[in-house]
Amino acid sequence: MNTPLKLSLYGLGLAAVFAASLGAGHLAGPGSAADNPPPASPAHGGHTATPAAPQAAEVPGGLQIAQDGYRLQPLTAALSAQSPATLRFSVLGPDGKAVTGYTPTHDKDLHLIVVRRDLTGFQHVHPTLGPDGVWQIDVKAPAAGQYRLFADFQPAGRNGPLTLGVDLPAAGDYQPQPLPAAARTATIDGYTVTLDGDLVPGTSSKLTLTVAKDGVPATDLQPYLAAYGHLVALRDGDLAYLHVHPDGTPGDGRTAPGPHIVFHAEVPSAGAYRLFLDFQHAGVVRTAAFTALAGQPAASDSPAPVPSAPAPRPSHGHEGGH
Ligand SMILES: [Cu+2]
Repeated sequence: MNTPLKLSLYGLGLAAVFAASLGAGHLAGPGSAADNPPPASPAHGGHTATPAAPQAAEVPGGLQIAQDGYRLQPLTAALSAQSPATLRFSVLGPDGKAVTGYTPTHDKDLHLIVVRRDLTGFQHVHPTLGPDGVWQIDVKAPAAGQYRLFADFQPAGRNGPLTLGVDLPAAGDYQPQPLPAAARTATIDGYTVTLDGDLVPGTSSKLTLTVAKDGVPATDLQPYLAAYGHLVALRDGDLAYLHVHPDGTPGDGRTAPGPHIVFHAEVPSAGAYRLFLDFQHAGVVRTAAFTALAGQPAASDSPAPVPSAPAPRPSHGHEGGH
């Protein structure tokens, strides 16, 4: 018996346990049942249970090496911080074989994000697929440390994309960097990118990124990955990989080639996120990175009263303002 089949059987066992606990919650009280509605067909015997995963709260992408029967299989044990080295990996499908058929998303069959776990050293690259289902690309880690790799892809025949993640080390002396403070601007190679909009947990948040070169708004951005920009958002602390959708595409008659690039981002929780914008201008793709805080007042916004009350006082009535 091969490993994926064993794993899926194990998954069925977990699903049955999960269904059982849902049933217990249902008996315990109506409130918990409303929070976690039971599966459409309650378990009744196990062998007839459907293999569909329970619809719990949606888990962000990139946190798992395997999901929905697909598995990210590294064929390289480590990255090198000394020189570019060939990274090889496969995506194994539900049948345990390397997937060879993909549906392009954002112009590519697979997007590979490589970033150190402290959110530095971001790279967004596009490996080459061999006929055997092995992806490969030469990668150099900018410095030693533990790296997170995200494969963002859509297998042919699957409805919707999938992001799987795996860690690979780059040997050497790891000097972790603190997360930069939240900021509204980022600079790269003479470009200044300004971030407008706020991340609000649990909703689709509109973000507008404005690109200027030497202070002049860039109105001739070039299409890159079927958009004028590509935005990746990673949650600080666990590197959850969040879906970000560009608003408009080049040539749709309403989307200008800059200076504004509009995205809709959904973040699942309050906290810090690192945003990486890839944009292309004058034939070169560059990356601007921001730290953004979800669910908190924006750093550059002024004196909006902060609702946190540091010193809870005994409740004996208001004394009026003085
Ligand atoms: Cu890509």
